[in-house]
Amino acid sequence: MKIDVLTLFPEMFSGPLDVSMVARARKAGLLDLRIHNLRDWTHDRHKTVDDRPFGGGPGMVLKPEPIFEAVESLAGEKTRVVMMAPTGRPFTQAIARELAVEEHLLFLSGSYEGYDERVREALVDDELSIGDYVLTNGGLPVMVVIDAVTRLIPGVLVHDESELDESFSHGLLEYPHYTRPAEFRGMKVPEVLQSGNHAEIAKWRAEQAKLRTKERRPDLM
Ligand code: JF5
Repeated sequence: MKIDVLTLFPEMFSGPLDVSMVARARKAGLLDLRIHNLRDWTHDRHKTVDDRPFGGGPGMVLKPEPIFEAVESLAGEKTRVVMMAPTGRPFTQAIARELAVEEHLLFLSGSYEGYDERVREALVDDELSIGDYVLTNGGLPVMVVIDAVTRLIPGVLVHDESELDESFSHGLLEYPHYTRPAEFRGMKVPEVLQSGNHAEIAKWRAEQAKLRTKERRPDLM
């Protein structure tokens, strides 16, 4: 998969995408990730990317010209252009699965008061939000989506790592996990998990997952 990112803060992207599974996917040639500075598509001395809103009011709006030129130079026939903003539809695991089968993604990471509406109308295929809060810019949301999508690219997940996904696709929260020691600072691992009775273990885990989901995320039930 190829992923391009258009941002005003390319420095943000070194770190999170250079470690762990995303780094592995890049080194294995399964993910070709490129970060671009939106200012590279300006033509004036000051590399202007924003301007005052028509109609007045506080804040600034990203000018359409650099974004149009950047998208026109980076996107092809098969590109899905994704914009991150609090006004987008909520990003979910189902959307991550959908994006993971695309050939080419192009992310727009906004900032200030947001984008000129004509960018949405003419360029954007998908507008996504990672939650109901406002961030200073779309860099972190873009990295969240890239992380969630990358682990779903065929060949990236090794078998051991795929288990967590299974349970998410069942629509419930994960059951509690334990490892050794069986007793730690007076806190004991539930007896059933040490019983070797796999039917009982599966039953306990299913109950715990349901209980947890009911308590913490009734909206999922
Ligand atoms: C952004 C205008 C983009 O704040 C966000 C965001 C929150 N949830 N999902 C995305 O993105 C940055 C802020 C203002 C456009």
